[in-house]
Amino acid sequence: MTARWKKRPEGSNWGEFGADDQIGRLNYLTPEKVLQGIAEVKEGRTFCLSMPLDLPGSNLLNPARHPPRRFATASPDGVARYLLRVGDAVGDDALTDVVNDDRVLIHTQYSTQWDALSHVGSLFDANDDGIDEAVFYNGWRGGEDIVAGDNCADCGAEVSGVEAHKLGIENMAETCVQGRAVLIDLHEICGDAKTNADFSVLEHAMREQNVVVEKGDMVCLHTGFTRHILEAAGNPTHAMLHDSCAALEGRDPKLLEWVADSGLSVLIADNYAVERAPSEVGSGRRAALPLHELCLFKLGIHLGEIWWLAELNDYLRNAGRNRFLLTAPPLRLPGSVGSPATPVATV
Ligand code: UVW
Repeated sequence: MTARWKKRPEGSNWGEFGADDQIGRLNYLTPEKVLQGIAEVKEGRTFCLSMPLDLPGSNLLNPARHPPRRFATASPDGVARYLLRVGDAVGDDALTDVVNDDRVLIHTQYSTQWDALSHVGSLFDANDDGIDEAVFYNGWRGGEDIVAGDNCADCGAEVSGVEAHKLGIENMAETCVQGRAVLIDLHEICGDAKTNADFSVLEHAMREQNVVVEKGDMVCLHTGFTRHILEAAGNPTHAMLHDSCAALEGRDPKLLEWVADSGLSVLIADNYAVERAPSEVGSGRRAALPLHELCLFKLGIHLGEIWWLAELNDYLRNAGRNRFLLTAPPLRLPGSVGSPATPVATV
């Protein structure tokens, strides 16, 4: 028992990495895993695993998430600092500098991104008093550790002051997120068809591709989804975004059991949410996104989404390989519940 919870969710690992742990299964990314990753570097070739962060384009994938908007910064007297002739600005014709300075409004989970452990929690009776609380991984509390700022019914998108004082994405960044990764090619098995990939599909792919996942490995799932997004060049169709490619079947207990037992440190995909979202309906009191519940809430497994894995997949399949060195820190942005990322694979 810790000060924060009396009862932990069934199947969770709360407390096992320490009462105050905020990084979950990233604890498995040990120096040994970094060395195992480095041992996979045979050619010194690198792959950028980020999409251009202004893709998919539009807000058809998630209506609440919009492409980045860029603005000029302004000096205190209101002059935009873009194509700014410094000589004009300070009244000295002898100065030759021309300066650009920008600021960007980014929805942190619009494109290639990491979910922080503060992204999804659950209503759960952590106090064991018959009343559910809003709690997150390792018992950190909504309203205390993760605060909604000036949230109010009619604030809409203008809510400010929201902050994850605990489980913010900066905790992930501080680990550097480097180690051995393994890629599973679900596209080879499922093609472009919309497929809810349960454990049997995953197991089939792993067997066909001689994939072995060991404790601490970072697991990447290639489904082909972001290849379609890239080809659509900012104009994706609804069908492309919602009715194509594989996503894990979060309501398959065997799949969830495998994720828990495999020892994987993080779970990554080139699709929208790793699992199918919205999920199959289900029944009873339940999570809308069962894989998110298992990973983010119960086990402290960060989820990577909308990654660009196609080129790396092509290389690895041609080379008869499936392991590589992955370096994938998010932004060290204190208090955020997600972050864009520019992951690098080295082979
Ligand atoms: C969904 O929104 C479905 O997933 P995520 O928030 O992890 O992107």
